[in-house]
Amino acid sequence: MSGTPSSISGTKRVASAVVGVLLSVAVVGVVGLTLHAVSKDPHKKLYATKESETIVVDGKTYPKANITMGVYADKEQASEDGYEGQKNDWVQYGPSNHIVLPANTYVTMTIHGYDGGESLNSPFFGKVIGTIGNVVNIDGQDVSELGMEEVQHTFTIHSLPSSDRDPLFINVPLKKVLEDDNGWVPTEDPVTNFKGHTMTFSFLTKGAGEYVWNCQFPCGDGTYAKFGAAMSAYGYMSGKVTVA
Ligand SMILES: [Cu+2]
Repeated sequence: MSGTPSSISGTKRVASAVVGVLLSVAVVGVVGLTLHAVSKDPHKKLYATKESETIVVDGKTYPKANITMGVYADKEQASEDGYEGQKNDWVQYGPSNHIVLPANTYVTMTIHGYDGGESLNSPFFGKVIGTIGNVVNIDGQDVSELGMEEVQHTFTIHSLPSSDRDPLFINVPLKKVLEDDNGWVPTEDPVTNFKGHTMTFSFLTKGAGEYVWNCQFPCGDGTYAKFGAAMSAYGYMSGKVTVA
């Protein structure tokens, strides 16, 4: 039945089509695996907790969610806060650097900050931008700006340069813990056992999208004007924000 020249060429045509499809699958597979490897994240995702209440902002009702992170001078401070810390004993955020926030939600973020600091490079990042009321609540007090010498780190969310997502830009300066000759000066914040500051701020997420966050404080080592080490290694002073 398959001995006629026309059906042989038909089989060949089918065969080459199958090979073509398999090649495409292989190429897609390799590209997919490569992308997967590149995007492989050592951090477990940290999901915001959805709340049952809603809130009205500018006449619109939003669901609420909250998320808590910490920022530490080293692994020791991280472990005191119940987080084992990251591989290198650098300044670090925890317990994850990949946060996941629900879309179109009023998100309240709390950051317990235990680190000290020197000086910002630019007063711009000392301003609170993009939060509800453009304030951050520090140990119970609303603040719209910190001086360049008062900051330990910033928590700054922004879009990827080529992103076509809804714009999301948030900058929150985190108040530093003072140090003197005896070490850390106790704070007045009972929540952190007088070792840090509790900083809380809220913002509205928009549609789903991938964003990044980082610290705009030059808190790395001296390699690149303090933008080395923790500042240039992914996951210590930077991470991902997935709005889903
Ligand atoms: Cu930092």
